[in-house]
Amino acid sequence: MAATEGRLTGKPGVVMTTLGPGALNACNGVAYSFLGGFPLVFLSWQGSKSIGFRDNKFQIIDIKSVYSPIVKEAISIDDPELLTSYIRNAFELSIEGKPGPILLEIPENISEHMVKLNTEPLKKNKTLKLHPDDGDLQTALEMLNSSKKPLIINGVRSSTPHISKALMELVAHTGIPCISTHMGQGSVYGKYHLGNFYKSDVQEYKNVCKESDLIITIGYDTLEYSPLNWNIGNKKIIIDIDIFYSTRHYQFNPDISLQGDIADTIQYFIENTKPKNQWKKPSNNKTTGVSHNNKIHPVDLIKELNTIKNSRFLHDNGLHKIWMTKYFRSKKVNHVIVDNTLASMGCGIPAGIVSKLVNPELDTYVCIGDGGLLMTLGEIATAKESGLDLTILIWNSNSHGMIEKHFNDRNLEPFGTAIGNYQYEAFDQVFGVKSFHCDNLVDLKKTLIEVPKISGIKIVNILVDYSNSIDYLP
Ligand SMILES: Cc1ncc(C[n+]2csc(CCOP(=O)(O)OP(=O)(O)O)c2C)c(N)n1
Ligand SMILES: [Mg+2]
Repeated sequence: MAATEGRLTGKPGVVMTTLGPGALNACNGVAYSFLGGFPLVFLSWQGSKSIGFRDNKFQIIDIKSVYSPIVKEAISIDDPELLTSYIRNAFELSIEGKPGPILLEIPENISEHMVKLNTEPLKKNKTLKLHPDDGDLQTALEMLNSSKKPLIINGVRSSTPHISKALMELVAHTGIPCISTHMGQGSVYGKYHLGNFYKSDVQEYKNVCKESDLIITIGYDTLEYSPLNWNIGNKKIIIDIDIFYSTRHYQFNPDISLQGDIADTIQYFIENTKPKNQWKKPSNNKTTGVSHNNKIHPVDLIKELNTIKNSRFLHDNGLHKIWMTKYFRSKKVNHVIVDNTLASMGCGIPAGIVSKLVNPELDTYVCIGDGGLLMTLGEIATAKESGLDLTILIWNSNSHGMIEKHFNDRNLEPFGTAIGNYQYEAFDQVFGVKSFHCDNLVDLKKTLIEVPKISGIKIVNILVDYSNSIDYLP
């Protein structure tokens, strides 16, 4: 929840936990913030320092050591008088450079101290607007002007309304085509957008990538989508536009790194480039799926979701995320939120709750598989207690669909992937929410019209048919 708050707002989300098991429970959310680069401050309780870790006391584990590999800094507060400075610095550090989580462990003996109240809050650092070097901008412009087939790849850090606006102007002005990563989807859309890299090795865009002689990466992180999958074919010049120095890889070694305000840098190219010939957009006409066994095909489901106005979709992890990234046509930034960094199951409902808190004006839909739902049932109670309006769409495949696909892709008999037929409609009685069941398109359409009119938590059990492989569809 806190990582998604950081992602959506750019300001640190805050997690507070008890010691031991409570602190350990925050692992996946903290790791998501770390890999994704979303600001977060994590305050965890700890036993009194005087107890000593090696004594093996009740609920005492070495939280700092557990978290050190997945936070930017892990700090144990050792002086109660410095509490305010630690907190101020944690917030600053979490947004500095690549944003991420800061752990502040607060031992009992420190929190018991009465501290003198400092009436003056510590001052917030003024965020400076960075600007790339003028010479580098000029060189990058010359490279772009002499390229024949440029291509843009936009990633997670292009997902703000401001950057999206600049990007849309850039592609419209220059005609340079663009492909988005999972987490950059929605920042560019329309005629110049070829689509999203929806899985680790996407065939559709291979030729476009092979033929391009120059790639502009915008707010891109190598962990979102490996450069091994797009830096292929022709030798390419790479211009990287980002807010900070981005992670290098032997296949991602930019010729020019333009570090600074991303929207301003894009603006420079808009003002100084001439339109280029637009490339032919690969066709992606197939919009109707084939449904079997009284179930709904993912393509048909997505087609319906694409008609819902004023909406946001937050995905848990599973095959549903891949279908959505391939077929959904986002029409605005952050229209679809997926995590393709840690990609942990269980993130969907918490992300939906915080999204509704941050943007109450949007009709908010959580998309979750039956596997993900069973892993995080308790989150339904949290959603209910939040008092928010939220719709949970269960993509019910009676399977861990993603894992089943891995078996099938390797011609292996799936093992341990089946999930039973559970009566999710009974959530009505258990959680006091409103449930729906859809196994055909007519009911689905009716339900999707109905749910926005009902307040509170709505759960729609949608029987999906994954038997058509995503790869066989154009
Ligand atoms: C916490 C966690 N455990 C395991 C995985 C590996 N994993 C990725 S997708 C998946 C199956 C998801 O099943 P479901 O939620 O039903 O979605 P579907 O793939 O069927 O759409 C699993 C086990 C993971 N990403 N996160
Ligand atoms: Mg499933």
